[in-house]
Parts: sequence; structure tokens; C-alpha cells
Amino acid sequence: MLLSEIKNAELKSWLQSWIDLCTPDDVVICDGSKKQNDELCNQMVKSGTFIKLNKPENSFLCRSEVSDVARVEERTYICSKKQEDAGPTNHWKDPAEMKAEFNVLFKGSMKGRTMYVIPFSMGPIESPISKYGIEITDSAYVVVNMCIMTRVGLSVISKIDAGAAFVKCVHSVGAPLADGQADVPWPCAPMDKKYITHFPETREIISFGSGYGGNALLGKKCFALRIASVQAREEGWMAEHMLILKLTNPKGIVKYVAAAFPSACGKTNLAMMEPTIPGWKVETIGDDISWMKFGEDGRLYAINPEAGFFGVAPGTSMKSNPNCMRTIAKGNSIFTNTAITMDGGTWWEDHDEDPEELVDWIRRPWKKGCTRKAAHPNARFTTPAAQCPVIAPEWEDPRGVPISAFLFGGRRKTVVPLVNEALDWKHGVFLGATMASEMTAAAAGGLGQLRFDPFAMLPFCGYNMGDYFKHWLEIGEKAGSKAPKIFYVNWFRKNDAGKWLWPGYGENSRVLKWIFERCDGTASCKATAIGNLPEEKALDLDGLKDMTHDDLALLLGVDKEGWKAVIPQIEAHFAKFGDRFPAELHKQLDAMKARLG
Ligand code: OXD
Ligand code: MN
Repeated sequence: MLLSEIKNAELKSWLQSWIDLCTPDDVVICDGSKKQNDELCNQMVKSGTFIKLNKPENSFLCRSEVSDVARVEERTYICSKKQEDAGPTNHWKDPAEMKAEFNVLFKGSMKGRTMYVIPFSMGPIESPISKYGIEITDSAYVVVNMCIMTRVGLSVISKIDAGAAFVKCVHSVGAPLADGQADVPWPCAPMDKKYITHFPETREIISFGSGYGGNALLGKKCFALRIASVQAREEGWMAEHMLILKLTNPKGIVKYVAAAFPSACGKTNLAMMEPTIPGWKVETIGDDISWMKFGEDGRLYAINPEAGFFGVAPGTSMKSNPNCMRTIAKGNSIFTNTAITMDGGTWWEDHDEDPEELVDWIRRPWKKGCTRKAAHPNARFTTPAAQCPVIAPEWEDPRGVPISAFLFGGRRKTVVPLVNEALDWKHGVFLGATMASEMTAAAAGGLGQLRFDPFAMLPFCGYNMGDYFKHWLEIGEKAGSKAPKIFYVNWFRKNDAGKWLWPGYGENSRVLKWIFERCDGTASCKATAIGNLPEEKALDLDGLKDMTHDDLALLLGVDKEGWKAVIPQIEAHFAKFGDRFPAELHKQLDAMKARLG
């Protein structure tokens, strides 16, 4: 397709203004075809950006520049007109000042490069829950990743030509090439020039200087969470950092569950889990993001806006996530910052294979027993969701799937029980707003201090989180008796000797079973000061070895003193939101204090 064939005047003039500013050597409109994708992959193999792997098939390894390896939250900004609309948890810049700075940074930034125009849909193109975007980028790596992670195609341009709204996404690696200058495998700009910016009022994303993951694949965190959370609030729906799974009981009855855990807390593992309890089945709808709208029956229906998995490779194995390993084994994947084996395969820490020798992610020889990590800890695979052996057949249903339960969780070695059902929606919002993980000794703040990550949205909410909590309360009002039940889970509890109390992985199906049966009203619980906990007999522990009575008492008990000790931290966390914070959540905290006595 040629630029001149685009009919939508707004799209045309927006594209032209960026072409004029960035002065690329060439402009290519991406059509999402296999032919174009193969050409780009071959071109990157030739230029040294990609290595074609011998296995899995049709897969490539890419190694980034050593300083460009993760999302950069300290360079991520919400550029709302008013600073208070970004709120205390976001970095803010004035939109006019930011754009003025971009006029300098982007001037000629694509010289010597091709500008790719990627039309993409977040969600199935015909779904009423989906939204469209156009990403401009000068990175072929971004194009081929976007083709896995989103639905790329010219039909999106037809929709926009017919009047559909779109989010404007601009990305440059910020490394123009002078005449005759040779390129490097991973061009990017220095840290102080990197910017990941969001303009919620005008639905724009502008990202400069990084080629990695969420900084550059703008459909994911930037659009599907930061911009979409703003759209969702204005339009009365929800954009959440949640996996979506389908749970089927032995009688064939199905329920859908959406779960919010902070980054790197096992969302992908839970979404693809193999249950250990007989007759139960888990299938995947999504592993990272959920968009939910009210259906005509008043229930919340969810879609996965993405089309692929961009997962953390280290730690992924046949033990932790066999279905993910099987997905990757089908090929058609991109591995970023993993190690390469001597026979042209890929490897990372905890991988099932046990090679003697490798080349690590920074191209150094590596031998078994070497103390250095062979893969970067944030090494990633990008792989098509459709290849997952347990993808639910309805994962692309444009109507979405009706959600019965929300799960929240974090990593808590102490205090927080294995599973806790909220007393009602408002109490559930309190649980979401107080989601936290323990900081490690290495982090500023130190051991025992909590890092609050409300709803796992701390780095992803595109507006003032005080208003976000209010939005959750309003959704509950609207949903009434049709609202999903809310639960808080914690797979990470330890005893005083530092031993994990819960085996995790497929055994988490025992907790999912209790949740399923609570939604049906068939499982029993005990009401406590912190919520409804399973009675020992209500949790299916059949066949679970090594679970002592004492361990179970810790997992399913209320540590009153522990809860009392975290109250000052919750108060300080709530105080950050000032007068934007809903009074209802102060009431919830007071009620919990009173119940704890
Ligand atoms: C992710 C994240 O990459 O949450 O999904 O950081
Ligand atoms: Mn995530």
C-alpha cells in the first residue's frame, strides 16, 4: 500500500508531519503479511541484528545493546495538561514542553533508516471491545515483534478510513545514520535521551531512544494499559494488568477468572497451568492484559487485547510452565537476550536442557558451572498466542468471555494467607489498592518494607491513581449483584525457617477449585477479620504430600499482630493520594482495624 492510498485526512497529515520531522530515507506501510515479515527477518539476519536459530524452527535470536534491556520507568512520563491528573505515582511533563523537546530530538532522527507504518488492532478487529492504533517506528525489530503481539493488517487502515478512532504511536530508536555510516546491531540512544511519553488527552504515545519491549512495542503497556486505562475510565470500562484463564470443572462447567499480579510474579505460568487435581482443566485466554466491558446481561466481558506472549524467559521450564515451553517449541518466535547453544538453539537459566557450553547474551563464551548468568534476567520470548496448546478455542471471541472472579496477589513471605475472599466488592477494592510485595534486602527501604503496587498497575495507570480507585468503586456500583467475586492469593508464603509453605505451580489449581466453588456457593469458608478464608476441609488437599498441619495453619490463618504491624504502612500509602483518594477506602481500613481489635 502507498501513503497516497490512505484516505483518512487526520491519519495522512499526522503521518506527513512525522515524515517531515524525522526525514527517513524510505517509508513502508506494514501489511502484516508473512512475505513482508520474512523479508524483514532476512534483512536483520544480513545486518547482524538477528541470528537465525537452528531450533525451534523459523525463530531468531536478538541481542540488545547492554544498557537497553528493560522498561525504563524513570524515563516514562504521563504528559497530561495538569500535573495532578497524572497523580503522585507517575512522572509528569508538560505536554507542550515535551513536544517542543521532541521537535529537537526527532529532527532527522530517522535519517539513513526506513520509517515503518504499522496499522494494528488491540483485540480481534471486529470486537466492540477492541481499539486500533498506528505505530510509526524506525526499527524492523519492533515491526516483527508487533506482528506477533498485535493484529497487524491493512484492514485497520480501512477501518480508520471509514472513521474509526486510532491511537497515534510514534517510536524512534534515536540513532540516525550519517551518509555512509555503518549501522550497529541494536541502535538506541543514551539513557538521558530516552523518553517513553503518553499524552492521554490526545491519545498519543511518543517513545524515543529505546528499542526494548514495553518501551518500543507501543501496543502493550503504553497503549493497552496507560492510554487504555484513561479511555476505560472515560467510557465506563476497564483496562487491567490481568491474565485471563478459563477453568473447567469435572462436570464440564466453565468459569473465567482474571488475575492481577505485579510483573514477574508468575502471570504467564498461572494462565497456562496444568492442574494437578483430577478432572480440572485450565485454558488460556491471555497472560498479561485484560480489557473488560459490560455485556447486555450486565456482566463484565473480557478480551485479551494482545495476540502473542512477551514473556520473561529465565525461570521458564517444563517444571514451571510446560505449556509455554510447548508454545515456544512450535517456533515462529523471537528470543531477545537469551544465550545461544553450540548447536544453534536458545537457552536461559532454569531451562530444561543442561548444555556444557554456550555463548551468553553479551556474546561471551560460557561454560557449565560459570557463575555469570548466561541470559539476561529480563531476557524475553515473543511467541504467537495461537500456538499455545491450551489456548481456549474462544480466545478470539469478539464478545469476550464473562468474568466470574478477580484475583489479586503479590509476593508475601509473611502475614498474607494462601487465599482470602473479599467480604464484598468495596472490600475487594481495598484489597486491590493495598496489593504489595516485600522488598528484598537489596532495594532501598530494606527488608520487611512493603512495596505497594495497587492492582499491579503502579507503573501502568495513565492517570491519577486516586481516581482509578474511584473508578473501580464505580464499576462495582454499576455491576451490582453481577460483579465478579474478588480474592487475594499468595503463593509465596514461607515459615520462620525460610521454607516455602505452598508448592505452587500446578498445585495452585487447588486454590482455583475453592475459588470456583465459592463463586458457585458450594464451598465453605470462615469469616475472619481480614476476609473469608477456606476452612481446612474446604480446600482439596488430596494427594498433596509433605503438607503438615502447622504449615496449613500458617497458610490459612490470620496473623493478627502481623496485620496490625502493616497498618501504618497502608496509612502512609493511602496518604500519598491526598484529596483524590476515595473516603470509602479509609472506611475499609478503619473497619479492618476494628475487626482486628
Ligand atoms: C511485562 C511487565 O513485561 O509487566 O509484562 O513488565
Ligand atoms: Mn505485565
